[in-house]
Amino acid sequence: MGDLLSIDVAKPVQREMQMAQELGGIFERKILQHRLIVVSGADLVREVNDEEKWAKFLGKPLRKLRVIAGDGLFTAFNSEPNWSKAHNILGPGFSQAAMRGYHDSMLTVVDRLVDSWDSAAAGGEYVDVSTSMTSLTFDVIGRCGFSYDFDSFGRTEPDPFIAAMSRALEYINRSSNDIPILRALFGRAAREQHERDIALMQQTVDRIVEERMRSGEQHGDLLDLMMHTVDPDTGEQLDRESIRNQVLTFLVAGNETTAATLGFAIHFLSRHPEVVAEARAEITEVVGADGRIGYEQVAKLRYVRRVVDETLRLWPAAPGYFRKVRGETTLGGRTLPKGSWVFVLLPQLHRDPLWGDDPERFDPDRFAPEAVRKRPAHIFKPWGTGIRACIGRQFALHEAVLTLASLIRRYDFAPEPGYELDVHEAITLKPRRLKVKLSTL
Ligand code: MNH
Repeated sequence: MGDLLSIDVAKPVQREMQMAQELGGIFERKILQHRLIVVSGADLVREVNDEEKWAKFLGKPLRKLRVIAGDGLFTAFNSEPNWSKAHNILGPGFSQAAMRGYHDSMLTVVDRLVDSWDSAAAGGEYVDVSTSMTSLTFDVIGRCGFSYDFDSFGRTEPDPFIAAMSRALEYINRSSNDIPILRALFGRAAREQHERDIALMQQTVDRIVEERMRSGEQHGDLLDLMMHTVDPDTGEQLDRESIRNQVLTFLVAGNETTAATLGFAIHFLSRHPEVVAEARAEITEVVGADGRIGYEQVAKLRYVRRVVDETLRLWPAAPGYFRKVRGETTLGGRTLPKGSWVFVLLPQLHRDPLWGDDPERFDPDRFAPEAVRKRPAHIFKPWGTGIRACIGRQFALHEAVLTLASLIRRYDFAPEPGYELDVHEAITLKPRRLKVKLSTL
């Protein structure tokens, strides 16, 4: 039986964090026939991040996403040729410089969020943070990715594409926990819905791409880049199916993670008025009390950025990544044959003793330059590691800093009385039932 009785189906990551505290920086779980090596000790993580001996492994949660994203960047096997093609072609679209081109689109969406929160603040209502942040991140990637307006703040029912995607992700997530024979017998309706959802997503993207081809218009978005750039290594362009897979990848990989990070950040802000005060002072100094936040100013909001980093330390929205050995090796005193793989448990790495004796404390000053210089870099890995690390990092950071700065300069956030942070686990971590009350300054 292994430790079957101890699996917490709903919160495996948080269960593994407890186990790591009891068992140490490397341990093995046996769940029926499955084995899982969980690594979170700083020195061990440094070893598995060594790209000479180890590489990205497509763990089960990622393999399951291939029904949506195929060989898109995030879910491609290391050997698939479309990975390096797409990596080369899309690199420039995610550079720091490219953010200048997305800045206005991001601001337009942030303004919609502020309008919606202004009404809530005026009515004295609590806002549902996750819902708002999901609307924000979908609208941002829709516009910056392919100039599509999901208009999430202007409607009460989500866009059909978003509804299909949420249902599909839920189906994929649920299917890991249930018993195959029961699913085969009773799961037909859900399976058919799942197939329709995936078809709708693919058709929607294909329609956007076709429309773009017909019109020949240039929008300065990621879709332009995918349609018009040639991979310098192969001299080839991305084919239609690969473009579709990349678009779906941005929606899958970029959305929940960024929304959850913003949600966790607002949770911490609602508990730390002193952090809000310091951030607000910075924003006033860099931007002024009102007026538009410019592209160049975002990089100057160093303290707001530290709030984001400290949030990603405590609750990294992508809670880990898988690594596999290229050839036989040893790790933590055990021999691992070629093909073995491990899971790096980020929330525990981010609480390693190297972070000091009070790792649970939310303190953005941990990311002040002096503090960063004093500790090793490999104990903070919210974006993954090596060549397969997050390509959307600058994008997510620009969006998160811009959004938080816009909210902090305008509102105070009060927590809901009695609320304790409830970290929901799907493929990502996100705050559940998080509500805050806003007062406009
Ligand atoms: Mn993102 C890979 C975390 C935002 C697109 N992302 C990864 C990985 C982590 C990660 C961790 C590595 C996974 C692995 O090794 O298996 N990503 C995040 C976090 C945020 C995030 C914490 C927000 C906060 N990511 C985004 C955004 C986009 C994006 C926004 C796109 C718009 N991420 C990707 C893609 C990959 C990736 C694409 C795969 C890159 C590759 O393998 O080449």
